[in-house]
Amino acid sequence: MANLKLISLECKKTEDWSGADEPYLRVNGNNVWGPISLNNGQSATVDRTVEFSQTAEIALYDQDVGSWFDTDDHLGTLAANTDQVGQGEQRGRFNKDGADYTLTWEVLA
Ligand SMILES: [Ca+2]
Ligand SMILES: [Ca+2]
Repeated sequence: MANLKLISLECKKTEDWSGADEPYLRVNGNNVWGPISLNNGQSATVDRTVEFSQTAEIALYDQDVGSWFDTDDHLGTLAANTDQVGQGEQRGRFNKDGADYTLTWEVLA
């Protein structure tokens, strides 16, 4: 087992055409943070720690209306794993659907 510490999420470019996105993070299928409101050039402190074994799949979504004609957008998936214990802060990008987000995390024992 290891602990995934989600540190911050930076939004360079939103997915929504007008105004802010409502990003939220899921780890191995569970909602762990958000949705909050983020616009171009803004970043947010996440500060969530999630326990996992082997691999943690971190997915970013933008919440939309949520009905069949406007479901939430999947903006990408990153993987953290137990090999990252002691490696310091890691960074990854979510850039599906024209969005551009950077996540910073750290894996702790
Ligand atoms: Ca959207
Ligand atoms: Ca949205």
